[in-house]
Amino acid sequence: MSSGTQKTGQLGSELTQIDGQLSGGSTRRFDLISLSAPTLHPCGLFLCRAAPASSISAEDNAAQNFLHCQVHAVPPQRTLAANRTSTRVHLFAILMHDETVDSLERTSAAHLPVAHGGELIDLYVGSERRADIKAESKGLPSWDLTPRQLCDLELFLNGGFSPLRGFMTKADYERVCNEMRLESGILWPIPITLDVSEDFAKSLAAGRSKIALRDPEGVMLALLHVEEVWKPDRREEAQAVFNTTSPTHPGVFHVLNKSNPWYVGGRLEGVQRPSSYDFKTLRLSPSELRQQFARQGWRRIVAFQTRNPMHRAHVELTFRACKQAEASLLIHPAVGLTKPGDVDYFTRVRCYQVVLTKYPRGTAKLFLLPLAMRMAGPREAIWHALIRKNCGCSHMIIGRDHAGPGKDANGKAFYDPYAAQELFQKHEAEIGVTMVPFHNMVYVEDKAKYLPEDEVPRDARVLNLSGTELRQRLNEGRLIPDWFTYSEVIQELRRSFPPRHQQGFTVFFTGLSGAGKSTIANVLLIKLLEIGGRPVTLFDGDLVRKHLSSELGFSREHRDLNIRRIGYVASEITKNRGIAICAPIAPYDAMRKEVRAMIAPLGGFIMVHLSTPVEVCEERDRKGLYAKARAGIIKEFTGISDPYEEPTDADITINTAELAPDEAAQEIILHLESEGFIGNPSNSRVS
Ligand code: PPS
Repeated sequence: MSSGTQKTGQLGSELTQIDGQLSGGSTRRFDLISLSAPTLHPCGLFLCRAAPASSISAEDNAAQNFLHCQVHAVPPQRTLAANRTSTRVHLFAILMHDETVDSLERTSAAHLPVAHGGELIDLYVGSERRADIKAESKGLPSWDLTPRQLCDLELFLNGGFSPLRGFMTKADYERVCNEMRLESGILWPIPITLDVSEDFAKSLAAGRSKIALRDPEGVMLALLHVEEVWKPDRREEAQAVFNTTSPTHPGVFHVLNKSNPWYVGGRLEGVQRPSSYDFKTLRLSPSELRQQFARQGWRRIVAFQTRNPMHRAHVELTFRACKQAEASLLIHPAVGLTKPGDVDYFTRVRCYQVVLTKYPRGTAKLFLLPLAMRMAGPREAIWHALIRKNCGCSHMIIGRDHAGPGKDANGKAFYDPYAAQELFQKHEAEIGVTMVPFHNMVYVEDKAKYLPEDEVPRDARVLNLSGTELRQRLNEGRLIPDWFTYSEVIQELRRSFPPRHQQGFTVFFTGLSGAGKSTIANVLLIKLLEIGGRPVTLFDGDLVRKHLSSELGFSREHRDLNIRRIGYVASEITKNRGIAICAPIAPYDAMRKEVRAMIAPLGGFIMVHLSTPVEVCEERDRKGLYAKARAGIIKEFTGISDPYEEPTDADITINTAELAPDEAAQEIILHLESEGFIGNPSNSRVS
């Protein structure tokens, strides 16, 4: 053991370094990293980690010992913990062997809340059993996990879903749906089931079959011992869990339209952790998180769940929550599946990393949760808290409309904005996590600060910026005010969501053969190339049929496949900020809508209907196809012997009997300009 210099100062600001004496007699400077000190360690010391301030040479053996040293901050009085950022303390470093550090960490870990059901589950098997399972798996049926199932599996295996040991069996499922409890009586609000196709379900024998669960690349992640196979009533499930069967609710939509019709329940054995190549250091399992907290000396931890980028209001809210709970902060965003249309998690995590720097050193941590959200509002709030308890958190922030699914078809919210807080409160003791409830934070201009809605003085001027308004401002490159968020966050958001004149878009023509699609598309191509700035690709109907869909005919099925292919390629181009011009007949409304839905979230989608009447097209008959169709030589010819569904949702409608190609293309250019997809960037105001 060896001690460092004594110092006095403010934790995290003045006291960031300390000189430590090596056992050999020489001294070295250490950075105090992860200054925590939210509570006193039972032995009366604040625990801090230290790392050598300059790099250590391989030869410097004595200094190597310091890599795992602890720096203890000794408070002059023991009553200082409450307001630690202004606490002046003495610091001196004590070099300890790893075993001593471990034992101190164990003591700290004992202060974290116990996992739900009493034990933190770990379903990963040891190396011998792993080898046996892998050998056995060759003869077993395989199930390729869907993205949602993959998220669920990870949280089963690492104990995030403690006390669950596998996908729910029917008894658990039914009791969870109806009473929010497992069969054992333990509180659990969300059913977690493995949904499979009918054919697959029928190939299984309950009590005997085992399934190799695989990731999309075919890597076996777990073994499922099949205990039960059944066909659930998914409408009943939706009603029980979401309190509605409206498909406008994203959770209901998934249950009714995206999940498979049969469920399989059973115990899991984990073979391998699902692989993630992004933000690896931020992906800690519940037990790793617990270790991390113990190492920091964190006993009271308030979790902040989010699926959105964080702005000043969120930071203010979390500051207040920490103060109220006298706790450290875990920013714990869901990075599995969230609500469709949400900001992608890559962008979000970069924003969180910026926001993290706004907290005093050592008071907040960011880790990612691979959770597939259900948007179940009140029930989901409880679920979130149980998962966070398993991760070692003692408190959980529940704000306005927690895990809210948005509005129904009539514009009415599915859940009361404070229903989650009410349900949580009812079960708080059983949840074992203290709720830190919050109203919406709003910016009060006269006071130049954020306040919860319910604390705003009467007649005060309040500013707020909705998510929709923020998206609009990003789209139009307009100013985003400083009171709303940090300039570095705006910068990140602008990188991912550039103004419209830098986004990609697709111009999608539809109309009969001979309506003028190819001609106008070619003129448009030239005009856009003339404007420049983005690559432009033209998918003409005939050329696509030659290069992309050469094996397809003109049945409805083949036409749909052809349009889906065009839509897919155009969506990739749009996503990568290029311009795609598509000019197929695309006679079916449903397929056109599918393509719009595929492309619109990635940039622009402009549908141009060439409404030139069939008589005009037939009279033109540039390729002689109408004559052949009339003679019955060409079958299933659109407009003659096959249907064309007129669009009612076109953005532009042009009858080429009345407009020259140049004029028609100009109309489209003017529309693109008015929508902001082309234009003078200097008109935009970027903060
Ligand atoms: S679809 O329905 O969108 O898949 O059709 P598309 O791929 O755009 O059609 C491309 C060209 O195929 C020629 N052609 C036919 N069109 C319609 N019906 C039948 N049965 C047919 N047989 C061949 C026609 O020239 C289409 O090109 P355009 O540019 O529309 O004239």
